[in-house]
Amino acid sequence: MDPSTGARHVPPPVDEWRQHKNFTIQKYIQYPRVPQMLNNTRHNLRIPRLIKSKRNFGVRVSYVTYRSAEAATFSSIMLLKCIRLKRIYVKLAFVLLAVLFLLVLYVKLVPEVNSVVYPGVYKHGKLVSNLSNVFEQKLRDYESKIIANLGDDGDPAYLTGDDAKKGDESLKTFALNTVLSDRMPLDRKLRDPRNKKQVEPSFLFIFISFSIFKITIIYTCINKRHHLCFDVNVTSHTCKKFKYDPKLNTSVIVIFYNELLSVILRTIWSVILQTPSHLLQEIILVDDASTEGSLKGLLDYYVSTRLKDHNIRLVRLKSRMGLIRARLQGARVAQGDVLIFLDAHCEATMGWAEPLLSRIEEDRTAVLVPIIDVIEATNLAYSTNGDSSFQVGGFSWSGHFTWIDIQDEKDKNKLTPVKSPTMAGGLFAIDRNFFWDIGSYDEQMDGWGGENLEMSFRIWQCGGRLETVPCSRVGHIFRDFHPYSFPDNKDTHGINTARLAHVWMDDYKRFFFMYQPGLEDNPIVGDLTHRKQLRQKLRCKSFRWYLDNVYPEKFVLDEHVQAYGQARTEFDMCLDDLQLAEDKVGPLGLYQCHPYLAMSQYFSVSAGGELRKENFCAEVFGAGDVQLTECHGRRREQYWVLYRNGTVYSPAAGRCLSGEGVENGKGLKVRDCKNSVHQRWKFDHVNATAVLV
Ligand SMILES: [Mn+2]
Repeated sequence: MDPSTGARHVPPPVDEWRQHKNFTIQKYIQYPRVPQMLNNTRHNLRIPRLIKSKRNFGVRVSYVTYRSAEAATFSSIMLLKCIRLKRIYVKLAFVLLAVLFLLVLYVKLVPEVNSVVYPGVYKHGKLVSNLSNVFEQKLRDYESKIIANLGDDGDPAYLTGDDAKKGDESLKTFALNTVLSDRMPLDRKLRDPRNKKQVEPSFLFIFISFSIFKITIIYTCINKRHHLCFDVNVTSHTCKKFKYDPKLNTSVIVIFYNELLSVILRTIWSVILQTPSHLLQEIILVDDASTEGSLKGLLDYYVSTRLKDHNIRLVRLKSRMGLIRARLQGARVAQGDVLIFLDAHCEATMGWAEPLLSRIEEDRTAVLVPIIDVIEATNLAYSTNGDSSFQVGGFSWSGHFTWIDIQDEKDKNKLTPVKSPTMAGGLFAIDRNFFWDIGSYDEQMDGWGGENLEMSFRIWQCGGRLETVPCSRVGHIFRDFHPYSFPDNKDTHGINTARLAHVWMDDYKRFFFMYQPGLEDNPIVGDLTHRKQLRQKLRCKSFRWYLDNVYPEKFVLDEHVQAYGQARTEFDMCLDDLQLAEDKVGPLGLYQCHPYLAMSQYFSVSAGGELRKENFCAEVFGAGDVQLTECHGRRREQYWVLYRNGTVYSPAAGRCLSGEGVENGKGLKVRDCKNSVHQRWKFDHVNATAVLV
């Protein structure tokens, strides 16, 4: 869970991203395509070693070196060839080709020149005369330990010796390598992560050698995989084709509570360095009453010395107010046209702000989320989920944020803003006036959690839009656990979600309260009058409208289904998910029927013949085991036929769902159909007209 977003931050992008990373490494490994020109053995031995090595800074350098060697070899061959040629214009043509070729290699190999000037934090501070100043001493001590270029380009970074050990330990306590963060430059440069498109086969070289009697084709490179070819990819930075020139400026609001100082400072520096100064009105830091000493005087001192040329405002809250109220405090003092909320553990990247501001200029009711990339807590590597694939926000009936695929096929691979039903909440941009007009936050929400779904539903239902902007990317450190405590140990996420369910979800709140029955009529949820008034005042649409128009593919457990509710056998045993976690795969089980309808025993047979929970469908596996796995919507092993007598038949297996011989709390199987009592399932509600036979 993430404190600021209230979301289950198990970003599905990660897996896909890993595939992508492997792909890049593959490219290095498969690289030797010109074995004759290079020392093949050495090459093959060397690349894997570099990849295995933790310090893989060298990889790219070697890659470039090999490329150059290849280029040189190739050019020499061409030049040698053309010396033998007689006609001057043919000679010239060859020389021209060689030049062109080298030019392309140059463009390809010389890293992009950054247009942003990085002042370098550790070089940045001017000499302060009073060396006795404790803070100055502390900062200098800190700055002297920073290792130049560590983590540049967002590469994974590793420490050595004592620091490495301390770093590993810090991971266990803080879920973040704090030592590494302290050693890494606060202004580290990141690669431009925005969408890139690779054109393949990328380059076609045909060199023809004329001599008196014959025409020889020296080099053709139609198929990249040919061993003589070198893959010069023409990389077009497609996000760069948009020229943004927003007139609006922004206040960036960063809330923190006991966050590591260097992590906060890296967030601030990334915003300063990556946002054109005329677009950045100010950065507002809100300290939610941290107890960590370094976030007090030292941070003040840092801001007043190292950041004195920038408009940074530090707001200190006297007592801990939680994410929602702290953000409201920040928004109250903000003066920019657009508010951008960022978590305190982010890194903005090149060109991140312009597309957000431009889109809001176009439509002030658009609330925008950048693509959130992953900064690894272990090595601070910046990783993108491929170049163009990303997901948008959904939700589960238990009240959690989820990632879902882009809804409209046409929107995939688009570089313009894409509609998103919800947002994760940690990072978003909103017109400042619109933020207040549409009801800012529910100030009676305590702590953290739920506010992101509340805002998402409210924005859509009350006339706004929520969009993901593919050309704006911000990195976010994802942690495995919470390093800090929460006041009173209250389930603020649950209570806040109960609030939003009552206000925004109409009848559909019934699903949420099946997960949280104890909260339905609980006074702990607090007074809702103001929020309900707001909904009336803004003439907001119904949740039904939201589902129909914004999130039509959301599975509603009891709508457009053949049957739903508890499914029991004659022996009062029910289908049960055996307390399967929301994002896990596990057996479809059998359990004593509860006297009430609990979510663990709530199953539906969808119109399309899935036996499903919310996002999980019963699927037949090899030996006849039945597992709950993610619904894929392609029928096959997830397709069931419900008969009027209660038989649940799997056409793929040719067998029936059976509880015969299954103990309480164990997984079900499919067995040969024999119309026995073990194979008849009585659902609470059956839509007689929908059931087939
Ligand atoms: Mn966060």
